[in-house]
Amino acid sequence: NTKPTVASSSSPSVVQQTKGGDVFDRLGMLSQVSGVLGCQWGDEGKGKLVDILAQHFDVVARCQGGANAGHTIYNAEGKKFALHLVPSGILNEETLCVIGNGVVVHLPGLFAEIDGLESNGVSCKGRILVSDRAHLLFDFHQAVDGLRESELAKSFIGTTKRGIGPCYSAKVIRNGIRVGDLRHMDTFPQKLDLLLSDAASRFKGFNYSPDMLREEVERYKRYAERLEPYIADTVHVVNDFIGQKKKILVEGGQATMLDIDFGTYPFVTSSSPSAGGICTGLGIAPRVLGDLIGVAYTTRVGSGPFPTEDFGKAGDLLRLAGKEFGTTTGRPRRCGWLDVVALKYSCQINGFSSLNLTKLDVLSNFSEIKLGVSYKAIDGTPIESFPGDLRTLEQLKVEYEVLPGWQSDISSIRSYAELPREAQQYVERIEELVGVPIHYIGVGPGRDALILK
Ligand code: 2SA
Ligand code: GDP
Ligand code: MG
Repeated sequence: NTKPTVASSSSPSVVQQTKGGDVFDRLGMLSQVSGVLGCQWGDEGKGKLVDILAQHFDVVARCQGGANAGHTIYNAEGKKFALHLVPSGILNEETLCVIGNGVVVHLPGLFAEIDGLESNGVSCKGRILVSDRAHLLFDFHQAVDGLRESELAKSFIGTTKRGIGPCYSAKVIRNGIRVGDLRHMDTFPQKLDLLLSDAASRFKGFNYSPDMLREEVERYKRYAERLEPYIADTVHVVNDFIGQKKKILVEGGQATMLDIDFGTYPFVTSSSPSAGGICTGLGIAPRVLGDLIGVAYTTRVGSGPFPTEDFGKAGDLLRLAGKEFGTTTGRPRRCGWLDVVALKYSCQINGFSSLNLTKLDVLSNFSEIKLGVSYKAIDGTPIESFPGDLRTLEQLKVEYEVLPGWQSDISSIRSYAELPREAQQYVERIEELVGVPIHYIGVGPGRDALILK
């Protein structure tokens, strides 16, 4: 049993090595408990920022979602990793990774991810803790996710089919199976039988037999053994670390506009990717939360309203330049302009201390860049705040500001002063409209492609 201990966060930084000690100090000044959350519809580039910041934190923790998340990050040698359940701190060997109680855990997926990391030279041994309170997501949840989507026909949500909705449904209706239940394999078959029978009675297309149950139970006996060294009371562990003044970074999955409460319901995920999810998904008190960084860039994958979506040439260009294909499913992402109305709403809900504007380099080829700054209802009346009503959202008209582009390659620029004036104007106009400082600017997918402002 190799229960992890936490090393202190004094490892040399890639950022420091490439850009000087000043940068290292600034990133190191973030609060003891900080978070990185998505501002819009996901895939803003949260993983990249978490990977960079991990060097300044002792622990990186996931608090919600599951393997629907896809975080693409690159190590110091430029090798690409796509993470789904394992927190994006894993490439920094000093960092302990925590999968909190709010996460839904698909064990075959988690072990495949760990095996993939290990075979690429990333040691996971003793570096990952999984909450005993986290819910187990089974293969059958994924099958049910697919069946539900088929049933919805044209009004399908466009889920990742990773079983997220069905697993959280079981949690909320209170017949879910948790990681800690793997320690009581005597009652496990009965609990699983209940869930599988339930799915079989609900969906005609769901085949269930006693053999299936037997096989699944045998499989989970093996998983239970393999998972044992990873299982922990993470509520206790994380709060203990807080008491010891260790630094904790929370990594959000999905984003605020996909939040079960605040997103474009029902075209949302089934968890709380906004600030509240940090407390419920890790068992930490709101008053310990410090800096929360919102990551901003607007794309969407799956169905649902996307007011600033561009269906023309610009949308295609944004997809091409940004290589916008889902990290989990490979689906092409819908592309458009930064939605400032949604961004303001997201800042209001999360209370971000600063923003990370990503993919500024993707805008380099445009002679004009649009910002969606306000909404009007179909009858022309101004809409004051982000609407909760789906029909209003589907019918509204966006009003844009058009800013001049810079039309030059900015991907190797590393200081704000060296950005073209038009790029600075774009950044500063967003700050002005949103009222939250932009402290981080992404100019490429690589670890060092970050400008601090
Ligand atoms: P689900 O699977 O039940 O959570 O789907 C519900 C909605 O939430 C959206 N969703 C996402 N949107 C963007 N990125 C996500 N992760 C992957 C990535 C997506 C992929 O990082 O690229 O690979 O397709 C993610 N996860 C969930 C989803 O599209 C539905 O709209
Ligand atoms: P996440 O889910 O928010 O972590 O984002 P994903 O990793 O799913 O998707 C973001 C994509 O954009 C990934 O392919 C990243 O490598 C890439 N990316 C992140 N930041 C930047 C940036 O500043 N510029 C460019 N061009 N790509 C970026
Ligand atoms: Mg993603």
